[in-house]
Amino acid sequence: MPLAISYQWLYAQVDSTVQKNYQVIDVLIDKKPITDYVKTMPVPPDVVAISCYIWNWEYNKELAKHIKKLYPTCKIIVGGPQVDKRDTAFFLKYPQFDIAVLGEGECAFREILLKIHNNRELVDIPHTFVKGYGICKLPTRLKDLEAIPSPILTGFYDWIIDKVEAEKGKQMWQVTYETLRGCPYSCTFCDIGDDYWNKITKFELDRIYKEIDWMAEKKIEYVSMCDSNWGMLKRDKDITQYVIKKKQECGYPKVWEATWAKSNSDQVYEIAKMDKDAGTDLFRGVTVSVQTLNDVTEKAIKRTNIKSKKLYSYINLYDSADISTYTELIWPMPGETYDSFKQGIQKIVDMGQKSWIAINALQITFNAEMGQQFYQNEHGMKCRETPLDSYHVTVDDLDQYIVEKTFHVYETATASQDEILRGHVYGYLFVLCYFFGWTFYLMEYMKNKHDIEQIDFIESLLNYFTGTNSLIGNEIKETETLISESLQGKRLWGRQLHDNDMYWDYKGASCIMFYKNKDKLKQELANFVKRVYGISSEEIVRFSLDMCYDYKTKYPLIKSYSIDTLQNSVGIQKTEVVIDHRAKNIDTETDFKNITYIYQRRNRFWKCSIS
Ligand code: B12
Ligand code: SF4
Repeated sequence: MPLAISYQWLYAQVDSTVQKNYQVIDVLIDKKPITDYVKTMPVPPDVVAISCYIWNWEYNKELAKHIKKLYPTCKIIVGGPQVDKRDTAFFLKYPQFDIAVLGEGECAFREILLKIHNNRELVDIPHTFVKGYGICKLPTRLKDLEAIPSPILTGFYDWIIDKVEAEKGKQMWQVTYETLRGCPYSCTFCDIGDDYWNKITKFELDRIYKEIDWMAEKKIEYVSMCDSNWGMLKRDKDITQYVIKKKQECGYPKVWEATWAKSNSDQVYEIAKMDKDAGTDLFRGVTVSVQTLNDVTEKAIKRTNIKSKKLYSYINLYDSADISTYTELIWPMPGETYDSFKQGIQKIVDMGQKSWIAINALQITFNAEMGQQFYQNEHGMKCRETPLDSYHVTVDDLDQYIVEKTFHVYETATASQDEILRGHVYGYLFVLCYFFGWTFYLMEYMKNKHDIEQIDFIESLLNYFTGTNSLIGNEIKETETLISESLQGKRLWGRQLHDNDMYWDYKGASCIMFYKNKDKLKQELANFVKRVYGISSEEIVRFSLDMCYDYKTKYPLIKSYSIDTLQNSVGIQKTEVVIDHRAKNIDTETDFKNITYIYQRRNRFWKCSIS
């Protein structure tokens, strides 16, 4: 549901002049083919308001051009985080827009509509910059969020749902939802780290509970939370309790996708535990986000992580309550080197993170501190415009696809271009081998029995197979080539395994190749361990792969291994074990691949249980 644009309209409409003189005819919530859409607009529009994010900016610019061409008198208002607050050339670059709104848009939007109605020039409106005039001073924040009517409680969303479903039939709806705005932190890579967003403003609890009632009634599957720190406020626990109650009563909302608080870890745990104990499965794991574990980088990005010792105890606490956690890292951050990046991964694994690490490629957005030239100069950062990630895009999606763009960093003062590419490939290989399970138990065995750190194992694997004509070597080469070309802006992100295939994330694609060539994989891994470490590992390699779920296998399985294998990889002192998997009703290869390598990847779905 289109939250930001709904707020603009509903706040403006509180004014009686706006209410009497304006009417919303259409709300565009998907990327319809532009020419057809513009031609078939129900009435010639007087005003079009467009909400711009990294994922729709190219589309929106094109849409505005077409509207302006066909309806030259239409005023086009643009807002959202993709409007660069400091860009003095904004209207030279984008003449299709008439006025740009900065930061929170509600007050400005209302005033713009009033000025248009009164035939007045669009100047002197706080929080905006206007064609032909300079940049205005940065906006101030809205003090009272309650002044914005709720798109849920006013029935505005019902109107949108009815309209869309009348055209397209029943849909599965996702609600983007905020209970507050702002974040007290100042991370330099994030728009919300800007001082502008530093203060927290809140919606009232009473309104929130009523909105959750609506979500339950309307059978909303997925709630994507905008709050930057779920669990930070005491009331987040009460709100979660209410969502749990609703899900127990009505089955909805099904998923409450939250970005977790960086502080108040005790309450975050209590919230996750409440959901676990209620069996409501609202959260897809708890993020233990660090982004980096390098002190120099932490300082450069103004990020204060919770201390390693505390992180260790939390990861273990979650593990013992069987709540999955995952950790996020970003590469290449300022001050980070190839080595410090790897050390960070090792620290996280040593803290007990055995479920998932997401390694995100650093992207620069205009309004973040990192988006400013002075910051990039200070850290020797060079970035280039590239396509926004296109993972899981299908060939049908690509029909009339407008490629969205972002900026990726290809060099920093502490990492050369080659090291940055190497870091991306290293991160891919680590997650593929360890967190998708292909060598998880082999790596645990090598660490427990031979004291070989997981990061060194992967470094050796990368060195050993690079340039070889082998299954693993070819996967590395293909991935390296594709990442390198995407970083140069030459192609979309992701990998198609055959003609008309969707764009898999690189690790997902290699999982499929490993799955299809398990015998070859087994042989190559055993040869590698023998050649590099002088250790015979056929059995532990076999065990590692037996623990990787295969939908064609009938579980449970009874299997025998040596004490040495089981003791050093899973700490079990037995020779006969039962291997099982929780999957139900996965009968097709497509379901198997999508669930294991996409939807449930963070929840260790690859992993069989053992007893
Ligand atoms: C929800 C969310 C997502 C959801 C998107 C769901 C959806 N389709 O709506 C998901 C999880 C998918 C997502 C993904 C990503 N996101 Co995100 N996300 C957010 C988040 C948390 C909330 C956005 C939101 O709706 N807020 C609520 C609205 C009401 O607030 P608002 O957006 O600030 O809008 C206000 C003003 O901007 C203005 N306004 C907005 N539109 C308009 C229009 C008009 C006409 C006017 C007048 C005013 C106006 O008024 C609004 C109310 O005051 C923000 C962070 C945040 N807390 O805002 C990041 C944020 C938008 N995401 C960001 C980024 C970078 C990403 C990713 C690239 C992350 C990554 N590295 O992979 C991906 C991109 C995914 C992709 N490939 O498409 C950046 C975007 C910067 C940008 N320039 O767009 C943000 C700001 C966070 C950050 N790191 O800085 N994201
Ligand atoms: S990354 Fe998260 S914690 Fe840091 S400023 Fe952005 S929203 Fe706040």
